[in-house]
Amino acid sequence: MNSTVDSAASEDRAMLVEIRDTIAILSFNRPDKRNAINDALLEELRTFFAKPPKGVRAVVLQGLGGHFSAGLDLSEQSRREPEQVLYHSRSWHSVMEAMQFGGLPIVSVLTGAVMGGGLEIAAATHVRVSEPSAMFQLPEGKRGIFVGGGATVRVGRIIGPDRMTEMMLTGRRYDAQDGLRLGLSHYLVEPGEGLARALELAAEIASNATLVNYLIIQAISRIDDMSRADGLFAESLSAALSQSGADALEGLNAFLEKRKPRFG
Ligand code: 1HE
Repeated sequence: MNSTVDSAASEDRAMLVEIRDTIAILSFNRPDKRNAINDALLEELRTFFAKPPKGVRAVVLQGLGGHFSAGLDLSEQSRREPEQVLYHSRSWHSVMEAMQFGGLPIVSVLTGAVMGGGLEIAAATHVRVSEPSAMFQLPEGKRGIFVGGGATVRVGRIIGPDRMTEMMLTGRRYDAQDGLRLGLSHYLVEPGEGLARALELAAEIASNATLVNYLIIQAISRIDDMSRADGLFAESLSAALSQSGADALEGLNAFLEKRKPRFG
């Protein structure tokens, strides 16, 4: 199954969706604006993750034109009352939650600007591949605003609250090497090779058992929020769920028979 969803109108779409077998490739399509996230683009993400196409087992997320995303579209930001800012921030949160916990593993390709809301989106993806052009920044403090798309929870957990505090206070920009060292990306590849590596990783992930991918995405992050005792119990429940089904039997048999497993 290979297709571009809504191909007739795709040129105008803020995000393109292409399905290649079991992988959906989502591409931010506002290169002239460095893929700044306007409301239309946020809604495209929300729509996709609310009801992913049937048969899709993993997602690759990239930005067209050399930049992942320069963050919130500042041209849409007029003066807002606190109540409107609250709702706007919560609407970002609901999309990031759907991405992180929707059940589909997401591999992102990080190039150029990975800034502000762009870094918040990247932090909601599960596997992050960067190219040498990647630059990571939370420029909000320099724009007179605080983060609102989940960075305190997600970026703070990746690099630590102490480093995030310093990053925001000084507005520093981390390069691709720094990003790899700090865990903002998991892989750093040669220029132009990000998408190919992301597709390889997505195919590898898609070949896992669906339930196991689901548990990996859900349980590890949620257990991080729990007490030690609750976390250990939740781990045992996850193990019990995964180790009693057909997938576990297939994984075991495939290992003993020295072949690659075929999960349903
Ligand atoms: C934008 C945006 C944007 C570019 N909103 N239009 N994010 C930021 O503070 C980052 C702001 N952007 C930049 O620092 C730079 O644009 C870049 C380093 C990313 C790229 O620089 P460069 O020299 O390649 O491009 P440029 O000339 O600065 O920008 C090209 C066009 O993109 C230009 O528009 P044009 O009509 O004049 O051609 C820019 O205005 C436009 N553009 N970035 C709107 N962000 C949930 S809350 C999250 C809060 C945040 O994310 S705050 C951080 C926002």
